[in-house]
Amino acid sequence: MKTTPNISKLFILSIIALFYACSSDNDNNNESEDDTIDPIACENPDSTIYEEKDGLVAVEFESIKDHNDWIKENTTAGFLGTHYLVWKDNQFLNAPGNGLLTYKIKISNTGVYRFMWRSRITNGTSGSEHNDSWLRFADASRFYGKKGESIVYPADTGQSPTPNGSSKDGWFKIYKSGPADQWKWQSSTSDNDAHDIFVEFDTPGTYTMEVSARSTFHALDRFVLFSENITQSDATDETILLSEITCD
Ligand SMILES: [Ca+2]
Repeated sequence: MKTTPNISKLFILSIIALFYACSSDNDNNNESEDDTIDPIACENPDSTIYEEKDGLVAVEFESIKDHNDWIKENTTAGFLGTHYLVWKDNQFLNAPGNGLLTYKIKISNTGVYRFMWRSRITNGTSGSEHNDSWLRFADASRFYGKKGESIVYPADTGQSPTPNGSSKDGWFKIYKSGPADQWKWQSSTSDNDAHDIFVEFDTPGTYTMEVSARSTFHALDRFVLFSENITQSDATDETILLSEITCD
């Protein structure tokens, strides 16, 4: 006599448990679907454009569709956005253009912008290995490194002087220094003579920023371009609004 109500109870509890299990599964499915949703809605990935606003461009490296053999990863903690991109193929110490990442940027407010990326070494403990990638702004009015009064230009552009160490075909080697185990906002060029990176846009329009692979295990998280009216700490604040994406 006592077992019948217990069985009924068990049956009802099982139904309830099953209901919650199914709901929970659905939630999990939704979460994993959310993770894989590409932030870019443009039908043609080549037509994706990041919009400068009030002198600021802020972009997650992982937000482009075609990341060209860079690995989209989220295992090394401390990154911003949903992921970072890391290069794990061959290194290209003197051959820029491999593993090409292309970001199209629409500039409305012309002038001089400082460029910085947030990057990290994801292999070993040395702060001077796996710490650089290539950068080029081929169609900007000017692209240069600056340290005090000293200015350097990328090699093979007909300008001089050029930086210490690697530079080729208009590309700068961009490195970070300091401990290996930290994400850091730093973009320097010229070996042992760190110059900051600047880009000048003289007319409104859409410009092309290119990044390519140099050292293995260099991970790229986010980049910013900011004009003189914005401080470095504001531009690199992790809560800053990312640039709007439009389709050409
Ligand atoms: Ca990121």
